[in-house]
Amino acid sequence: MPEAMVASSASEATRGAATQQVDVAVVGAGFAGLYLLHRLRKAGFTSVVLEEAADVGGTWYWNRYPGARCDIQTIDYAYTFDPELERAWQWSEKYATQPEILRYLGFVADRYDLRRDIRFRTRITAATWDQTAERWLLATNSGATVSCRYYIMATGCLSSPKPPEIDGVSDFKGEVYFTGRWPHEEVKLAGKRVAVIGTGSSGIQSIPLIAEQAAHLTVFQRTPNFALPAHNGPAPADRVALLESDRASYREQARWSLAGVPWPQQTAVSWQLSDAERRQRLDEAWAKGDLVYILTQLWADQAVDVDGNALLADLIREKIRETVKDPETAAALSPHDHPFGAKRPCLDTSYYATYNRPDVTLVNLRQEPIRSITASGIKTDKRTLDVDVIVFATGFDAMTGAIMAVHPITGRGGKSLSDVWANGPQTYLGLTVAGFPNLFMITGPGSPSVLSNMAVSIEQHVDWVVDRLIAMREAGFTAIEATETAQAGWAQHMADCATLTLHRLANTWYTGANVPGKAQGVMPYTGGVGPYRSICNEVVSHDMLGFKLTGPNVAEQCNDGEIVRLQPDVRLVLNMLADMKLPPIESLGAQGTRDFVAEFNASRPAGRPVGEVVDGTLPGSDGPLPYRLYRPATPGPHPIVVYFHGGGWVFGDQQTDDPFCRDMCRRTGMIFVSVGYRHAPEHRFPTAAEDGYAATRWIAEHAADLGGKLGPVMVAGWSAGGNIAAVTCQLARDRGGPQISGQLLVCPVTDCTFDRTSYNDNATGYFLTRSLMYWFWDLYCSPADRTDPRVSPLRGKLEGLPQAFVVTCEFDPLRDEGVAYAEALAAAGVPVEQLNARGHFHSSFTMVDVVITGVSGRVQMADALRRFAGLPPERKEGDEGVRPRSVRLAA
Ligand code: NA7
Repeated sequence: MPEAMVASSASEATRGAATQQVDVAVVGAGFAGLYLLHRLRKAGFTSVVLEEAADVGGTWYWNRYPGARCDIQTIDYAYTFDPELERAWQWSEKYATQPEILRYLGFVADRYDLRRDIRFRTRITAATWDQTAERWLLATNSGATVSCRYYIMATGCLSSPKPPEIDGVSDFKGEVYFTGRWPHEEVKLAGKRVAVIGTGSSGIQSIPLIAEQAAHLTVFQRTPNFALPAHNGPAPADRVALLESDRASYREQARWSLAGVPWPQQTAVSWQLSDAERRQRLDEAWAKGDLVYILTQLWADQAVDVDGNALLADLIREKIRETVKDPETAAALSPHDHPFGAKRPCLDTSYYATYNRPDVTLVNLRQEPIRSITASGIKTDKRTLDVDVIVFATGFDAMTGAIMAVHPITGRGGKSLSDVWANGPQTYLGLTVAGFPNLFMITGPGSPSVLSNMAVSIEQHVDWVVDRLIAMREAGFTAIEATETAQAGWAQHMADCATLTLHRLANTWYTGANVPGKAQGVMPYTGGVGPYRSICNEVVSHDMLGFKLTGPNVAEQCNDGEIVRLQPDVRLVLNMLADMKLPPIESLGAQGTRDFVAEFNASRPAGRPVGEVVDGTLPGSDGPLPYRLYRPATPGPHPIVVYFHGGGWVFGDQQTDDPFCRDMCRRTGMIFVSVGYRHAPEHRFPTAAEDGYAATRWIAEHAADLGGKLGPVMVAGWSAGGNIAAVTCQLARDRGGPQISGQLLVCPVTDCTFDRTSYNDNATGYFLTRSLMYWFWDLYCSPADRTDPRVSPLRGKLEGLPQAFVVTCEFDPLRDEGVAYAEALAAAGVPVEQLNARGHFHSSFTMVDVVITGVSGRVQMADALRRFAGLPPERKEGDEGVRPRSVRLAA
């Protein structure tokens, strides 16, 4: 970057001047700040950008260390707001170097004449909201002050380097460099003994190049990281062709994708693939050198399931062993403490091979932690290593550092942002904070930001914010503030999203774990770029849901509420179903419904492997019934659960709930026998109930033949199957057996009235509709029979029934009759626990590996079944995020 381009004259001219009055002040002249300024100007807002550095570039201005590159491909990591700009700039490589990205940002600043409104070398020292004037007052290091209506932090997520937290740094007599603040002048390392501390992206990118220059390089590694070869070179022809074939569509797909790069959602799950297939997929990804590809495209469960992830991590560790010749060094470089992708993986050029050089040594800080830095080098628990240069590649106070720690921000009523965020960042949409009117953050904590292609996320945020400012101006509003309700709702949604991915299982800068004393929690939004965009759009289309808007001459507007109350994956499923524009199921007729369900189920992820699956027939109440038995892989005999599938007494069979039965078989270590009871309208009430009872009796009597434990069985069922399970318990009590030790009722039908609140609140929009339930009832049971306890178990005698676990879902028409049944059981002295699953819908728990957030509910169901069988709970890795939510109901 030529120094002539550094520092505009405007910045000097305004020093010491009176308070500058602008509509909008922006902090930061990186990717976000530049685009903001461009859009604000075009929209007619007077604006100023305040930038601490001497030129534009943001993170790319500061991070000049050897090897610094972007690890999103250049065809994706660029502005897309102006097709002319896209044509005017040619990237030279697949992954751009820091100098090239800086040149690009300088080019953009020149093209749109942005520098004249940027004050360089200007650091904000305080920002204070003036409620009376409805303006922010900014103090700066130069003494100049700025008054603005809107204050926008475009400060970047990784711009506040974290101190090294090692004693004695100032005692060191040699040279010290920080990768995040690398000098502009050439750093000469030739012939010197160099130490690099840190093996994140900055360390991994710089280590091979430093090794080439230094007389000896010693790398101090605390946590090994996964690194994948970048295979840098020309942009890949297939991706370029895809972009050029339809640029607008490519960009649009990126905007609605999960990570901001247009790759499809992977559908094959790890357990469907053979070892050889998985290996081949990894080899292909390894050869591609594409971070987003390897993070998303190998198999569908790689980022959400511990076992699916472990298969991939094992293969990558194999690659490390293949490259690094010394087995001890290879072992030290192999990560074992976090799932692949949960900590930011890196792209490298010759990183692992660098450790084969005779002049490179790895010090494993897990075995010999650093005690201190001395005058001559670095002292560990085991030795002192003398060096001439220390490079700290120790990372950043990510996401909140630049917003919170850099200057005090004082909002409405004198509230300090540091206090408000003392226990972790609280935001609405990662864009705003309650109590801080007219303050916006670009890619703030609570937005996809660092888990996405930043270029896409920045443009989305900038567009959203500037469009809102324009709309406010048109409507006469002068202040906007998120409500506490909306912000709390977003925190809940963030927490729900965080259970989806494996980020919660790693201590990383995503979670604040790299900074001692920092509040812990997954800071970026893990729900994906496309879903996030649709949520932001919905906020607008719902009259700025969750925002209070005020202005001097207009009535206050506040549509308060939470933007997402569904679990994130439930929302995706329901949106997908809505997009399919299906006719009402009941209009398909019984056979049409059965065909539709068979087709729908054919496209779902395959159920997980269990020890054995056996199909057979058993005698029902009136002829043979098919069954499917799922046996655990562990040695038997196992306790037996008799299972009844859902389907409104009309459709489904012993295989319909295959993924659920497999999952529960694995979690409980029990045999599940799924019964193919007969259906309406061919077989109306009480056929299903009588079949259920007869099947349970036969299974209990033949437990030994089935490989099960002798003694009581358990029953379980979902929806209409839950109804059959509940009825079976009543019949077994009244007809002298079989003995049943517990009942698991998942969203059961328990009663024939349709006037409970949940029937109204959730009448439509959540797949199981009120009119579909009417249809099911009509096909199965004539009105005269409906109060019979064999179809409305809530109306039966409940004393003396087996202990129960009743699951209800918030967005289910059947919710309240499930709750009523649990309460009635408790009142009748039956031990009962009830789980009301927040944000879930009727099908949440049986859509295994689709509704990932259903895991916690299934863990609790499995615990309940094990309790019924007198067994302790079982936990597997990955269940840590699961919070017990069921409640024991008192009689
Ligand atoms: P990172 O990824 O936070 O890496 C920092 C590295 O420094 C990491 O290996 C840390 O180990 C290590 N570290 C930090 N503090 C210490 C101390 N006190 N002692 C020893 N080792 C330490 O930062 P980067 O700059 O590499 O990359 C940041 C992001 O920029 C990157 O993810 C890309 O998105 C671009 P730890 O893992 O904490 O044990």
